[in-house]
Amino acid sequence: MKKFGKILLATALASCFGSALAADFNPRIIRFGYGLAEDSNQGRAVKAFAEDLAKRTGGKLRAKGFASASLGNDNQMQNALIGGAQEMTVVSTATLVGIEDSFGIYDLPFVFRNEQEADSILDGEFGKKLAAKLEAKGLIGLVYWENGFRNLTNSKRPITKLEDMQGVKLRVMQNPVYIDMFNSFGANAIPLAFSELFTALESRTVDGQENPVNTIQSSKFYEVQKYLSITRHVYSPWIVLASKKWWDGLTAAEKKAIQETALVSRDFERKDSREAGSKAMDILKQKGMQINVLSTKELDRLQDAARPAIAKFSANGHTELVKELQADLAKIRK
Ligand code: TK8
Repeated sequence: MKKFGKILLATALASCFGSALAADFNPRIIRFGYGLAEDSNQGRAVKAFAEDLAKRTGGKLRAKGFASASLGNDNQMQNALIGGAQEMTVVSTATLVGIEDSFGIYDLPFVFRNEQEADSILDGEFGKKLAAKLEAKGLIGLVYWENGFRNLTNSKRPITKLEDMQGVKLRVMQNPVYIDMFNSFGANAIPLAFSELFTALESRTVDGQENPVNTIQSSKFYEVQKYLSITRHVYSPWIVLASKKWWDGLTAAEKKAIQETALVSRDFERKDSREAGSKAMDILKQKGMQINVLSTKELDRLQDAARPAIAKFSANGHTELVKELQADLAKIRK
């Protein structure tokens, strides 16, 4: 009798919970596009996002991942979200500067010393304030994922010092801070969408590129690049975005579920990316890449050479923003 009572209670609770789900969540398919391969840290995190969201909403909200820029490159997907033709994406913050130029702040070289500093700035007031600026532009910035510290690869020569970059045709993201920075290093910076990068490297339209080791591995750049130089010149965030047009039509419960899932996906993604990073280095070695680490002295020289790029960004209406970030970093560091 007692046992039967428990079962009844459990059934009542389950159906109550079930009906609450039915009322709060509408069946929706979320097209979640991204630029990297399905078998990458980005792809794994999109999958984790989809799984968590399905669980949280009783299978009502279904995120469908579209890998390898099959829905478009970062900029195209941002515009698709703004227009309401796509629901979600994850892109490099660097590719958002055409929509909100303050995002260039994260592209300044040698801003963060380690991942923990990046986490506390991105997840704290500074990062939230910046993400909130996107709403007026038609985008909802949900969370930051880790793309990671960027390093250089090329097919010409090992880059061990500033002078080695002279004349190297280097693909950069479509972002003025990157263009200025690499030109100030003496390279020939060529802005190009990531989706066109492998072919550009293969055909030698460009000599090199810069990305975190996870991406160099998952995009198989080792097939077309010989040299990897560890510079960690910029910590590159990814940002998970939703279309505001679409978001505004969601119920409060749906928004809450997506926000909660976004946080879960962020923690999953950062942990996974950090673990994958050292494995990626081993794989790149096995694949025959020649790897060198730049000395602190050479990194200081790079930082010096990049000062005009930083000054230019500040002068373009961002003096306060740069000061704010420096003050927040100073707080973290003491
Ligand atoms: C993927 C890009 C990539 C970025 C780049 O779509 O373009 O180099 O690092 O992660 O956003």
